[in-house]
Amino acid sequence: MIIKSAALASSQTDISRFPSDGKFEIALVGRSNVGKSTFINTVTGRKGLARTSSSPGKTRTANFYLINDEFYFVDLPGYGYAKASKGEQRTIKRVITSYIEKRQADIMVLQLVDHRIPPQASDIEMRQYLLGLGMTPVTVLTKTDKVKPSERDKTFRAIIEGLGISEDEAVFEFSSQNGKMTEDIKEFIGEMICSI
Ligand SMILES: Nc1nc2c(ncn2[C@@H]2O[C@H](COP(=O)(O)OP(=O)(O)OP(=O)(O)O)[C@@H](O)[C@H]2O)c(=O)[nH]1
Ligand SMILES: [Mg+2]
Repeated sequence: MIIKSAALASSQTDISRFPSDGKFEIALVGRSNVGKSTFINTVTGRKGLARTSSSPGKTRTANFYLINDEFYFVDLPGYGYAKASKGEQRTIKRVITSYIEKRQADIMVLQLVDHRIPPQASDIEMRQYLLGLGMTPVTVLTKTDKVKPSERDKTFRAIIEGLGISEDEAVFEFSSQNGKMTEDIKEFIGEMICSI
């Protein structure tokens, strides 16, 4: 997949205002700080496209990035950020679930989990929620560059087992620092877009 254009098209918390032009959407879910916004910047090769931060809770709205005038990356707020107030956590949950339930027929979900640690309760809860809707997410293990090479197989297996991922599911290791991993996921996304 060659990225010809990438731009923020809409930033919303109100589901009635999400764009609905029929273009395919690839939604990113994951714990706060797992690297969703960085993933969009890396895959598009546009460093400052999605705002990133070293402190969790940066993305609070559903941000729609139109790619090649063909499909959207939807950057959703991160779940599982313990320091957010109860009210903020409710808003975040509402933005995620209202988006997913409205769009479930026309989207692919990428669930990002941190490669360095076993899946957290909030990751398992999100996966179960998606499976309950009949949606199987594609799992992306982020920050692979921060995992010791000698630990990589072990942490990979812990995530597969912890999330209960079956053999026929798509799983990618990813790092914003690694060109090969970026190319692999771009190729997968390109094939998805071509097949719809
Ligand atoms: N080393 C390394 N750092 C990464 C990688 N991906 C993200 N980061 C860093 O992790 C931090 C969080 O990244 P974001 O992309 O802002 O995370 P997010 O999931 O969008 O976070 P929220 O918007 O809070 O939900 C930033 O400091 C990034 O630079 C990666 O693959 N490798
Ligand atoms: Mg973000």
